[in-house]
Order: sequence, then C-alpha cells, then structure tokens
Amino acid sequence: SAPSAPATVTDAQIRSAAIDVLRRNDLGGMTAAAPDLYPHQWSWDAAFVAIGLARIDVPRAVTELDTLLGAQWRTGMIPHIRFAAQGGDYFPGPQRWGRAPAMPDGVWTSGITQPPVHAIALRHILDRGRENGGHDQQIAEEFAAATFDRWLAWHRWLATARDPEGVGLVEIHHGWESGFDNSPRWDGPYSRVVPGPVPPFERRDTAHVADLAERPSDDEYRRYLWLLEQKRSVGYDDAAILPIAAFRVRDVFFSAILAAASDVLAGIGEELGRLPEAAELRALARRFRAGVTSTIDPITGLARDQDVLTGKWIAKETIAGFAPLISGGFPDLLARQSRIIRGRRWMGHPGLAHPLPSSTSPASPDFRPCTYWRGPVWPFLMVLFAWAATRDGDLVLAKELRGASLDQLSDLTFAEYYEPFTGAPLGSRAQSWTAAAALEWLG
Ligand code: 9YW
Repeated sequence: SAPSAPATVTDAQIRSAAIDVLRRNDLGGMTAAAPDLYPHQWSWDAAFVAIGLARIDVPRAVTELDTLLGAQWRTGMIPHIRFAAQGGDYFPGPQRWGRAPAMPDGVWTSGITQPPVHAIALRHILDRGRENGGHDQQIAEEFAAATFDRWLAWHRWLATARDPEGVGLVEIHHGWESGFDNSPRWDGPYSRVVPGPVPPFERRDTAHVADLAERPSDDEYRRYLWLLEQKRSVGYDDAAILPIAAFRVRDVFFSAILAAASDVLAGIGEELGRLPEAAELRALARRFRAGVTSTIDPITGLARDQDVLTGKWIAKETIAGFAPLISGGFPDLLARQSRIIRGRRWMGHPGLAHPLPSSTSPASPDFRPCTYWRGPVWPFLMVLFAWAATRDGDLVLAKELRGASLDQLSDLTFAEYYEPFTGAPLGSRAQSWTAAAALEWLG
C-alpha cells in the first residue's frame, strides 16, 4: 500500500476530505467513531471529534458533547459507548451489556468508561466560539454554563469510585477503559484473568478488517467478555465490583488525562464564578499529577501503570510512559521526557516513515508494527500531546508533531492507525477522530 501521498496534496484538500469524513459519519446528533467498524458514539472519540468540529461548526461540536452527556449515568460515569438508536452492527452491543440501575432511561450504553478528555474539548469549543464571536460564542458559553455540573460530577466519580484509596491514580476494570485495548501494558494483568463461562459470541470487528493480525486474538476477546460478565453480574455497581474484579489496574495515562482535564475544567469553573468547585478541581489536578509523577521509573524515565491485584509496576515501553507530558509536572521531569520522546527509541527512530511516537516503542521487544495498540501510530494522540506541549511551552515538540502528523494524514485515508515504518494506513479508514485531528492541525 502507498505510504505517502503525492506531494501535491494541499492543506485545502486535506481539510475538505476531513470535513467529508465527519459529514459522512454524522448519524444525527452523534458522530460514528468509524463508518463500518464502530457505528456508534465512543466517549473519548466524541471529545476529539468535537475538537475537530469546533474548527468548522461550533454548534455541531456542542451537539456532539451534549449527546454524549445524554448517556451519563446517575453515578456521574460517562460510559465508553453511547449506542446509536438505529443500532449499527457492533459487538458487544446493547443486549450484551444489558441495563443497569444507574443507566439513563431510554438510552443504551456500555457499562464501562473511557479517558476523561471532555473538558479539554469543551475548552476548545469555548475558544473557537469566542474567536468567531456572535452566535457561536453564545452557544458555546451557554453550553459550558449549563453543563459544568455534569462534567464536575464526571470528574468526582472518577476521583472516588475509581480511586477508592485516594492514591492519585485512576483504576480501570477493563483494558477497553484505557482506550489502549490490547496494549502490551495489559498483557500481565490479562494473563492472570481466568475467564469464567462466557455466553457464546461472534465478533464483528474481524469482519471489517482485511488482516486478522491487526486485531486482538479470540483468546484475548474471551477475557474481555468475561470482565464484562463480571460487571454485569453486580449490576455495574461501583463498590460491589471491587472485591471480585479480575482486572484492576491503575492506569497512568488515564490518570494524567484526569489531571490535565481537571485543571482545564477548573479554569472554566473560575470563568463561571464557581470558585469552590474550581478549587476542588485544582486539588484533583494536583492529586492526580502527583500520582502520575509517583510512577516514574528512575532508570527509564517513563511512567508506569500498577496492577492493583499484585501491587506490581507494569513497565512496558509504550506511549503511556509519557503520561507526565499530558498531566504536566516538574520542569526537569518534563524536559527529560521531551528528550526521550524525541530520541531514537521514539520519534527519532531511524526507520520511521514519519517522526511520530508510536503506540509501543519500535525498540521494544513487544513492538508489532501492524497490530493495533502494539506498535502503530494513532493520529488523535498526536493532537493530545501537541496540546499539552503547547500548554507547557514545549513549542518545538508541538511543531514537530504537527508537521509529521499532517504529512502522515496527507494520504487522505484518515486511517484508524498507521504502520510506523512504511506509513501504511491500517484498521478502519475514514475514522472520525483521525479526520478531526487533521482539522485541528489545520486550524
Ligand atoms: C472497540 C473507537 C475505539 C477507541 C479505542 C480503540 C478502539 C475498539 O476503537 O476500541 O471496539 O471499542 O482502542 O480507543 O475509542 O475508535
């Protein structure tokens, strides 16, 4: 497959192709994460989609987040999937997840969560609305004021239900909650999951991709489904799952996002005059930033996850190791991480088609160039890293990420993920958050 597009592709062509992808994936009030593979709204995808939409249509960006909020559980949790009413073909679908007491009436969702990037998207919407002024500004500001308490409830739920001991790290109960489904980070914890009986299943993802080596194996899938059954067996109750969960991992990257997003939401709270809540969010940001910092491996300089069930650190060489670049932290830590990510095990690896950090280091024994979260480059993550780098004044890193990512996206496939060495598009094509990334880069 062709790694790079002809040099004649212009920014205007990238923009119009990206807009086209988002239009085609628009199901009404929500954007399908991908046209065939993921025909529903995914939580963290929706946030990145909103960032991209805010560049072209502020009211539509607001709608994206509003629809997602319609799926928020009574506990405050935002579920990882809001199923489209028209029921696109996806497994595990709404029947497999079932209903839970905390699920909103009349809405079908999954029963697990995903990283809380939403406040960052809300900030982007506000900024774009204010740049445009007029109706866009009014809609964005009204939305922020009207929904502040719901985002606050979301952050509070994560800080309590998912950090019951107050260590400053969010625990996840399923690899899917991380958004890094089959990352080598989860190999150890999954290897200790002994799946109980799982109702028969037929996967759908494998029908949509050409090469099965790009997807998780059936054995991995059985464990994924067992964790779902465990959650379902307790009605998705946050306390009842803790003593029985076969997978409990403190996810450092998720925690870093919570830290960053809590600071952003605090800033919005301050603008709204919600000072006690803003102070609470600042304290959350500090707590989770400190949690992230506490995981650093002194030898490698990378952040680590922790398996709650064994108490052990998980030290895999994945992009999640750069969690401090997302959460922010001490200047010397950020400078060290910026050096590492631009070094030869990452962006500076000599074999890369584009100098971008891959999901797993090409220098790691766990690296698989075509397999999902075990190696390929995920464009939406580049936007998150560049946003955080800009926040922390690392403009060189932000600029390098933007340039290389735009080169990659000029193949106009807007693939779900890319082979790092050849630059070949992999997984789904016309993936919404990839198109959104292009729009954000183009400004
Ligand atoms: C799945 C939708 C989702 C992303 C995840 C990614 C993948 C597969 O696709 O998950 O079936 O949920 O790992 O981060 O949100 O794009």
